[in-house]
Amino acid sequence: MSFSKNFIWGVAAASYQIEGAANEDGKGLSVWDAFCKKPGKIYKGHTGDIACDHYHRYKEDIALMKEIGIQAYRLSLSWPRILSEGIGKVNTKGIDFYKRLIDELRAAGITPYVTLFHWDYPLDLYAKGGWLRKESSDWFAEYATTVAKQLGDHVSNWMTFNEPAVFTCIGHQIGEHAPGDKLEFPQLFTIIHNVNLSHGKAVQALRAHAQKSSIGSALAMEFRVPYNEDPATLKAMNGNFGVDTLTNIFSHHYWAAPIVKGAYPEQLWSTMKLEALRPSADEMKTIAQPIDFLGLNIYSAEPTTLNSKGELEETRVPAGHPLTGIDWLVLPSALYYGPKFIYDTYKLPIYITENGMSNRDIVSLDGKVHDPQRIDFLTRYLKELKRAQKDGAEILGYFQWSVMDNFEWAKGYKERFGLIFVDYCTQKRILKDSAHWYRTVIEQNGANL
Ligand code: IFM
Repeated sequence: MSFSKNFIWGVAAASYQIEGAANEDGKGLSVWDAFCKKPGKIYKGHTGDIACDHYHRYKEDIALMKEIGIQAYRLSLSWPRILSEGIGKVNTKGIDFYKRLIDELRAAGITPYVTLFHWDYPLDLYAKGGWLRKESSDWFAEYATTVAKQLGDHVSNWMTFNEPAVFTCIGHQIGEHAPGDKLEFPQLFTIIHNVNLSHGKAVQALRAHAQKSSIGSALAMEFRVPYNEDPATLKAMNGNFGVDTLTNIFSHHYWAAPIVKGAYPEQLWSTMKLEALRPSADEMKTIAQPIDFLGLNIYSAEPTTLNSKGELEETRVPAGHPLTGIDWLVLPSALYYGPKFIYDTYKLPIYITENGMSNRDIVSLDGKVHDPQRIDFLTRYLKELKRAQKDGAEILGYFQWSVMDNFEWAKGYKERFGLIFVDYCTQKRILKDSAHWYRTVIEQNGANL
């Protein structure tokens, strides 16, 4: 059995992780440019200054995507490359880069899926208070309007944000990602809400200026999967594979619920004591602009079982349970229960906007990169996605993370997620075995899985 007829097979990457050219052609600084310069924050002091040098090598990279048979490429735009100070004057050279990139993709028959924001927040706006400021959603709307006017004729598929939960939690609560803040509630809720408002205003801007758009957001939310898939656990979970705990910023109640249903849970105002921050009905209406799909970035999940008292609890997996290079649990059923739960709850078509694994890839003596673990990982996960589609979830496409090895944030270049190996000293690219395997998957629309 293959995937549905018009299923889209893609790959993904993000501006700061691959572009390099950190100070070229009028680009302003982002919080990540600044954070990487702080001692001890990034593995071995790596930075995204050069990364994969994609800014200069995009033609070569697109030719490789074409060779793999990629149908769609999910890229992100660097906000400070387009508006050096975040708002105000447009940096024409920055916009021109993205126009060239998108033209090249289209000429290669690859559909661009563009994410407005994948974490490289303009440093100048952060200095003004960043996401904590009420004006932050108007700043984002100005940026989205600029992008829609400049690129709207050539792009039809948009995502407003990448993983707002991650930059809110890891960047503003735990402080391990840029900008490195350690805030608590209620300030964290202010960020969440301003990001959701920014999403809504960006959707309005894209609808107004970019024609024939399909718009969504790429969310990272935490899912629970029944570890043994036994009937008793499934019965106890009662179809709820999400996380309801509101101290957990990865709960779908913070992201999918407001943008699709226009609501935050009532417990926020009572249990979390955030009544003073309760948004107006008008704001909630702005947030819940009609969108066309939800993007889900899924790598793992919380394994769940029943304990001896018959209560659900997070399982400690048995010793030896498989881990990826970055130490995330291999749990393929995340790609079944996650999309199925979100589709059943929010009734919107779904793209898997990221999924993949980091691996300790090396160039072998034969000059090739053999990554059977990645092929095995992707096969297992894609089989589960196929099961979700078979069981009724409307899944439009799948974007493997990542097209090439790249800068993995606080882990620097240690983690390799790519289908294409990158030698960071020479910038030589090598198609890994998984890239050749993925070509066959695409050709057969997943029938071989
Ligand atoms: O590299 C990241 C990406 O930027 C966001 N999603 C998860 C990936 C792997 O950690």
